[in-house]
Amino acid sequence: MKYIPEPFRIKTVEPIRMTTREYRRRAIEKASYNTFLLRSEDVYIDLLTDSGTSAMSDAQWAALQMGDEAYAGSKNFYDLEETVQEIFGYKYMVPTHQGRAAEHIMSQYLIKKGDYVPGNMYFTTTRLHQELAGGKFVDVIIDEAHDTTNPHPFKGNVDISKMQRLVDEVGVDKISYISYETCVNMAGGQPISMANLRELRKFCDKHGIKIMLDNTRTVENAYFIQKREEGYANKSIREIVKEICSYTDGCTCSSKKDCLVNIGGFLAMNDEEFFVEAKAQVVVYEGLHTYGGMSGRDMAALAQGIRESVETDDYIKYRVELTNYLGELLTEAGVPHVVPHGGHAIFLDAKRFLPHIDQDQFPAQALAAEIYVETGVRAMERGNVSSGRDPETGENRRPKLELVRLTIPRRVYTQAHIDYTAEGIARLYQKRAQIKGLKFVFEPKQLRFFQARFEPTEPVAVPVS
Ligand code: P61
Repeated sequence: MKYIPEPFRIKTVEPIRMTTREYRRRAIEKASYNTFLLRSEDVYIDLLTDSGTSAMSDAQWAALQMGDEAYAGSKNFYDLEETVQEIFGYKYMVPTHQGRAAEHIMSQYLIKKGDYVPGNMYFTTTRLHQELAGGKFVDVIIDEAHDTTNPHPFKGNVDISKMQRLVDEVGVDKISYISYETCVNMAGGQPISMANLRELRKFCDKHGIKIMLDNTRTVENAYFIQKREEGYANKSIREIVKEICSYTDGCTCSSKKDCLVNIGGFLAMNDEEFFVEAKAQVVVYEGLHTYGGMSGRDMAALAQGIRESVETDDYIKYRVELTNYLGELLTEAGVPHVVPHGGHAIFLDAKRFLPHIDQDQFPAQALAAEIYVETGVRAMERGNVSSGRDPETGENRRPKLELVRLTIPRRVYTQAHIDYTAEGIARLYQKRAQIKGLKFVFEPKQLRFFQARFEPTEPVAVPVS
């Protein structure tokens, strides 16, 4: 079997519209070559992100009707709190409107000015909140993660010797915590292994360092552990998720991914003092500590989504294997991309796709724009634009990974949509030499990729068509 048939049937459909190449050429020019600035209506297949783009189940839609919209003490909050405690095992939970709000509150509490925050690769919002709190991010992921062709099965792992080096250089008092992400997004959705997390726990216990989990894609990570790691083939996804969380001191979570909802997040921890302070902060920035920026119905759908994500192993198997199917098609077509295939997305390697474009002319940004023009599929740049400028030198960071992310929303697209996408990208690969680099015409200071505007470095003499 080439892919895993969907463990659901379709009850409601949302029409999508195919446009002409000429229409899309004008649309991308209007959007200044930034796929974030396209109108969703002009997109045929939207692979910009898996964040908040999932299809909810009938049980989740039913749960929305059970929203208790009380300002204080909504019954949906208590249900959500119990669900987080039961599935992830943390003692305390504070709801937030999405993941970055949880990152903000946690960073302000745990980071002192001048601290270092090691992590298994940066994430844009996570690192920004660390920096805004006065911290400096230090990458301690294994070297293999920076190599798009390396077949390591757990490229999200932390290199413990890099942690040791940091402890030796700056001392444990200067380390706020380690930020540990499952299915590392910027590395290509690459999982961590339980063995690595156990070893890290031992190391951190020895030095008195906290492990704070980015829990956004732990269910997907659990699937890779079940499939690839010795001793886990007969454990359920639910058991594996709980075991991962058990080695950590708390987590931030964007519920818009694994938890199968369109909005939401939370912060969870075992430390009571941290909980008391997080509740004090959530009322300043988000809302009361029993809704944190979500409505009662949002919390109802979220609790149901968390339960569904681990209820059976069928859902996650289908989800990750559909992503893998796209990767397999691109492998057959010889299109360079990150291997092994990640859980939520396939990441094209723009350095190898467009070797004629220098990294400061943003090859991944240019490739995402041309994929849209060729196919109507929307993807996202994950390279030099996303990485931003080094706050000390002001230079572009020029990360090793210059990628375009084709992100698969959950329970939304069928195999035919995936076939269409792969065929279009394979076609574009054949005419890649015609693609030109880009330069900024507007560059925001923070998280510049969201709103930046570009134009081609030279006129598109031969339109790519
Ligand atoms: C995404 F272009 N991710 O992947 P929030 N941690 C992790 C995430 O993946 C994540 C957040 C924290 C998004 C949305 C997004 O540069 C970007 O609920 C591992 O989005 O606040 C979000 O959670 C933050 C896209 C975020 C971006 C930042 O598409």
